[in-house]
Amino acid sequence: MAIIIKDFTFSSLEIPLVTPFTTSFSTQTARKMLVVQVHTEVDGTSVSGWGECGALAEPVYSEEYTAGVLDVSERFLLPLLAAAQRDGGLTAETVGHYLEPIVGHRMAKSAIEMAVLDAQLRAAGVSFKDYLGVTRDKVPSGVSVGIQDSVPRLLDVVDGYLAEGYQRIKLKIKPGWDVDPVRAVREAHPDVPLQVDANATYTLVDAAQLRKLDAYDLLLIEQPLAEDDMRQHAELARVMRTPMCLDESVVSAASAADAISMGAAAIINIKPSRVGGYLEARRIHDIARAHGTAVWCGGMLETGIGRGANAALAGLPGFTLPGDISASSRFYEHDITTPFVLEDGFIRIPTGPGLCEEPNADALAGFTTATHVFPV
Ligand code: NPG
Repeated sequence: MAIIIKDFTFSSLEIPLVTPFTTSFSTQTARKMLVVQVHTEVDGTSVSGWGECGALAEPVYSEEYTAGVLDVSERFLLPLLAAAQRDGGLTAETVGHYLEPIVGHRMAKSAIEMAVLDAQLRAAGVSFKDYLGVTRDKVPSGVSVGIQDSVPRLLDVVDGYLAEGYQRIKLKIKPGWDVDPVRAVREAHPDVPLQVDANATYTLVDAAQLRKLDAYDLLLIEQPLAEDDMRQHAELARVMRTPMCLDESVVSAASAADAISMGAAAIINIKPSRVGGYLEARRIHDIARAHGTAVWCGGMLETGIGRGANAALAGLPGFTLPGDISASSRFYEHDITTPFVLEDGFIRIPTGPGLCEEPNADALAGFTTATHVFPV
């Protein structure tokens, strides 16, 4: 099927959060993000595809940020796609290959590939679930709980999420907010599947403090050390009982292979946008599964566009732990698609053509602060 790309529209959105979300690196009160629409022609029919970009407005989670994504897309990534298209043979599966000459910028590449893949699947009438060969209909839903002002407040928030039916709790931690909140939640809920995420804020010097977490029967500790500290994660893993999980450090299938072979990761958090797209995400899943390394699907406060695609990805058999795929209402009062809801602790995998439901035009317009059209 020949796909002809006409242009990309990047919409800058600002969607208020139902409650501020505090991690070790920032407090977000609104999700500022880019949604991408590609206009294509497939066998003479106009088809558009949708993607979203994981980048935040500031480079605090990774080096990417929304204004940088716009810049690199306009100046470098989309011209490479235009050249590939002139030469013929451009498909969603080859987008990653043609964008390889540009170093890094994986979130930008991911959003572009996602939109093209969505258009291609829509044109073929195939759901992302079927494209991946997923046989599950739903995935278990976990929730990520931000850093709170006090332990009693944290316990209230966790109680609320458990009452909604979430199957697993992830607590954000940082120095000064680690052992006490974890102990309190574990004492209140002796059996709840519980894990922690440090977002790269500790150093190996903190090993003694982090080892105290071993007492609380955690599923995993996620990314305690810096992104480029793979060796130090391996050393920390040797002195902790809690399984080591990497997020920020795993940016590709190659780095996943390194992490696994070095003993730096017993578990991997797969975020498609962090690793350059859903196709690389699937490759990481495949490598991890071949090594017997568990994976789960992380979240970047996705709208319904990315949330639906993440749910499908998380249906693959190696995703054996609940992901950060919560209901849309965890973050947003109003989403740009039909909201995802919890059904007995599960999120249903979309079955319509493409990666996601098309966003509602009015909802999208309501959250849009700027629009950028780049012809290809
Ligand atoms: O459920 O979408 C979600 C959020 C899960 O905690 C979450 N994401 O470090 O994993 C993370 C964190 C994050 C959010 C990271 C936004 C970067 C941007």
